[in-house]
Amino acid sequence: AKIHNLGFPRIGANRELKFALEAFWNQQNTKQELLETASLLQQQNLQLHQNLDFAQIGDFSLYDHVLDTSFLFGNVPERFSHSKGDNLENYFQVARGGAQDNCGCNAAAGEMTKWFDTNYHYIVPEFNAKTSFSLHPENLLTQVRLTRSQGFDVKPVIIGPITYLFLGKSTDKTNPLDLLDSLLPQYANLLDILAKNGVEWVQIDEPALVTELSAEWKIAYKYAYQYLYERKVKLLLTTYFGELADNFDLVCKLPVDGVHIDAIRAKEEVYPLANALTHEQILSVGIIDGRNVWKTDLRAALDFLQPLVQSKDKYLWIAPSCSMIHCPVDLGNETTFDPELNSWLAFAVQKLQELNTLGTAINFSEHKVAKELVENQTCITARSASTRSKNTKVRNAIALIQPDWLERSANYQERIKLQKEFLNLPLLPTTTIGSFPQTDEIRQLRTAFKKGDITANEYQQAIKQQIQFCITQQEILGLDVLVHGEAERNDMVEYFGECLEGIATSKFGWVQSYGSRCVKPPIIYGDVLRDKAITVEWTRYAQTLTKKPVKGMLTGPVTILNWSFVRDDQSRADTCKQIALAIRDEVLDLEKAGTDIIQIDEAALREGLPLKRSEWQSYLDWAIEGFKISANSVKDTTQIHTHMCYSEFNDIIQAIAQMDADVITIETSRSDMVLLNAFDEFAYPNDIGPGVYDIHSPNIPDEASIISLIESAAKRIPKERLWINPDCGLKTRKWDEVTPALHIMVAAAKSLRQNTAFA
Ligand code: THG
Ligand code: ZN
Repeated sequence: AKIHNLGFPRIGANRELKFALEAFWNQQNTKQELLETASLLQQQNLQLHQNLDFAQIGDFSLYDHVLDTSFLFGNVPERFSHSKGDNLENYFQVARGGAQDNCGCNAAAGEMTKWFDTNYHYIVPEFNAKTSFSLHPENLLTQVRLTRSQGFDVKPVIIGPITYLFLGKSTDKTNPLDLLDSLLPQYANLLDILAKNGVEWVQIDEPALVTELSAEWKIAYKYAYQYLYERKVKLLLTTYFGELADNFDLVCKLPVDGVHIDAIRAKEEVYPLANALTHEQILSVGIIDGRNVWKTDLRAALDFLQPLVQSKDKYLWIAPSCSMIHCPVDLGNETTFDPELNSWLAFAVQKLQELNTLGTAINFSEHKVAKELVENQTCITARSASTRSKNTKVRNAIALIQPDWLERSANYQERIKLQKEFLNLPLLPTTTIGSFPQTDEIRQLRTAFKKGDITANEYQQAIKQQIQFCITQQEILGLDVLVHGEAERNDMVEYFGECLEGIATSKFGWVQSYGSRCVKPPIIYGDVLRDKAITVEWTRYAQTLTKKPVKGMLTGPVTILNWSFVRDDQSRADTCKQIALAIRDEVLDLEKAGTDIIQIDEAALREGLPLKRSEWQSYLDWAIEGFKISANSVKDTTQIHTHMCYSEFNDIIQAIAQMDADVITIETSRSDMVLLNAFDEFAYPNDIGPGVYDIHSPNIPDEASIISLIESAAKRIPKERLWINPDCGLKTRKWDEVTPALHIMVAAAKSLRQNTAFA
């Protein structure tokens, strides 16, 4: 069997690419320096693939591999066509927004969206009636030549034509599939050129095959692969992230030389696929989890593969389930995991070693890797026997959850009346989403504390000063509901990961989120318990500084779950319930400490939707239940807020209503309140704070446009139920952007309250 990899993290074990990119953008280093860092990383990655049968190329990217594909096929949005600079500058402009043109306008960056159900974000290809394609394979060919010259068999990785069209959006009414006929010749061209450059196999990624495709898209698949049939290279049609399900027969009939299947998420389909393919078609089995951080059970993997080794013989290939860009780079860098937890884990570098071990065991003999197999088995057995991941306290608490915890005692109509009297809020109350700027000063404090340069006490005092500053600013601005500003948090998920039992946080476990931006997802390894209050002291302190209500700020269970690595020995639904209980404890402690408004953010609730619509409802059932467990045990006078990013609520608006939060704040400003249509058509019953300005841009909004947004919102939602707030947290902004923007926001609310025609 051949062993190969589908893709490797490009950010670098120490985020070298991130720092090189940002230094380049800030003009602190040259293009030359950036490219040198990039090629050094590619060289290092290449060395890690020495024992594999192929070195993949095309998985590396300076920003995003989907954007690379757009450039490969010459699909650059029209608004960038006049931008000066060479190809690289052009490329970064599409990724991050354009330089000023001669009328002083900036071309807006390409839109960003999530790559299937991962936490990676790509730049959305844009299509319209004028879209045409042209081939620019120079970068790819350079990689092919360079890698071949070092003695590797090269396997280029490209996104397949149907998935490419599937991922894009049409900026007019053009159906992306109408572009297939002009796109396919470019693919054919590319494949021929690769063949001429000595390439035998191309990995053609078609993850759209694990989604529910309409007839039109299925036909397009047949058409496209018929078109690409019998080029001079062999095609490995690569699927991942789920079962082929309804597309199974389609995949089996496509005239390709091999098929890769995700044996983690589509385990049940591996054998049927082996039977359905012809003997000479390669079956590539993705047996190592590319989306998670657990050590592979190599014994179980070998047992699973053995019959396939017999039946497929040299036509069997072995690989990770998907690209490893969703994994941190190297466990070897971690110093803070205890030895037991450490022995359960494998990051990308370790997963390549696992792949090598499997390859040797299959192609030579298990004896040759006896030591590795024994060591692996010892860890796997120890992990499943460990009491570490099971906590009786948690299990007992779960068993005691009562149905009435999920529902508020009074309905919204009654509650909101009590709350408004109790909190004494004006019409159109103003608030923020929770975070205030993370200044360099705050970051340096945290670093100093983590290094041990300052004591816990000094750190706490310094954070309290930050909170005091933040409260003072909000008082001056005249906001109605204040927040403490979250100076103590690095990240809304990582912070709770650090504070909860059963969750570990890494030191260097960075995973690319988009471009140069990374996150360090916590690792949920055991039953989750909150053994002491997390946010109560900070919130209580903030409340001592003001007579205005201070809103307590928490991250919801679904978001903590969706932005973490999850355990593989328990369902996500069960883990969600445990986190929900932990957050519930925090909510009730906040309430006891005198917090009358508590926000539970579910930024990632919508993101967690399964790839197949038929699985949405069961996800929503447990996700909404998790939120309700965490939120709904409070007194009627306690007001629950929630916040969601990423708009597009139409298809889940009913589920959102079931959460029964008193107030929801959402992102709407960029769409001029169009997104409120969902809340209007469904007659969403509770209070809503549609974001009135876009925090993702440094621009200061003007009062007239905020007023007109609020008036437009008031046409859809009764004004008594409207809140006024920015559209997301202010963490990434600077104070000199935040203060004027909020000042204008508050002025807009006040002016409408005094406007007799409105109020
Ligand atoms: N937290 C977590 N996951 C997320 C988001 C988040 N996933 C989706 C979305 N938000 C992704 N967006 C971002 C935005 C900014 C950054 C990362 C993801 C970011 N990261 C810093 C960086 O790369 O420099 C990390 C710096 C640090 O923590 O020290 O700016 O908000 N969990
Ligand atoms: Zn948000």
